[in-house]
Amino acid sequence: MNLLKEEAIATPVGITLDRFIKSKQSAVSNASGEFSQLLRDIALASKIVHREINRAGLSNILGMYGAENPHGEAQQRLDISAHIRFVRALRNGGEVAAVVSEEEEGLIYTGNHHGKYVVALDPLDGSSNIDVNVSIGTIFSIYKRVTPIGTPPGESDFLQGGRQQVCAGYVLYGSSTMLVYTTGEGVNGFTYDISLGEYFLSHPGMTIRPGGSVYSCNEGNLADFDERVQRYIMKCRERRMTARYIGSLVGDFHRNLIKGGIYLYPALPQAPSGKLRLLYECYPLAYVIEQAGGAATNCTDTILDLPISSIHQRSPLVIGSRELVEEVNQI
Ligand code: AHM
Ligand code: MG
Repeated sequence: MNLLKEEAIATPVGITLDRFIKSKQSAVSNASGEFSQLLRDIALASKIVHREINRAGLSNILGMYGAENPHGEAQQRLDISAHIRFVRALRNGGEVAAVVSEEEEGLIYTGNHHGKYVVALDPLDGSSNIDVNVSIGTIFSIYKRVTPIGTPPGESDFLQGGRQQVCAGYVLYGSSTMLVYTTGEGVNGFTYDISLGEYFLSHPGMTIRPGGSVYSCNEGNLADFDERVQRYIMKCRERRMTARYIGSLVGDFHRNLIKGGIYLYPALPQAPSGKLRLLYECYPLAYVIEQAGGAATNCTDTILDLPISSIHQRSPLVIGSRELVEEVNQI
């Protein structure tokens, strides 16, 4: 049978995440495979979280956990179970020496002092949407350690700055589950096929257009935004741009990446440094957006160039299409 006929009868399923990772690994002659395994660990944890999210209403996993995270925010049970799933997968994998999670105050030591990498993550972002069946996500960021391999890892491994990320990405648990990541050679998106239990490359070489017509912010806070951001939002309204705000950063970010647009979470009087965390929310998405041709700032400075001095540090965030983000700086 010729190839065309064969493909007409049985459409190829496409490139799995696993095969994609392997093809990238073989392009690097001295790659040990540890980094590839680390990405697989993240993918595995995300599949388990996907399963838990999709069964949440049935499995008594919704609702409050009854404790607060390091930021004084009430933890949901799904927040905690996602945290446990990711940390467990990274610990069992062996490539990661320590993890920082939004859900825990200090460094989480995996016991793998020989692991070359550390991972910072927000296991389940968009907490306010967890109980109401709206898109939520995981955000992750990977660094190579700067402390000697074989010794205990330290905070310095995480406080290297956004430009030192070796990989960053997110998982969106939406109408379908997608894993999107970059290693500094563009952005690729994979969609989870539940029936096969595999991620398939569905969005190769993702880019964001320079402009766009969507703006996303919590407009209920408008009166508390600083004057410059208020002026910018007024400008968006005058231009009849479309307002879209899920309140799940990953969902808002992903939509804007695909359609073109801007997301803003500026400083507020009650949150003078903004709400979002630099290490595991702003840096990783800034890396993805720059790789996709967009931009990210804290209203004035480039996110990836911001210095970091503590693992749960916050930052204002303006992220999306390059022209739109630059307008905020110039307004
Ligand atoms: P979380 O990490 O506790 O979920 O908080 C981060 C979330 C983002 O996903 C979202 O964009 C933002 O907080 C929404 O905040 P607000 O409800 O203040 O608009
Ligand atoms: Mg978060």
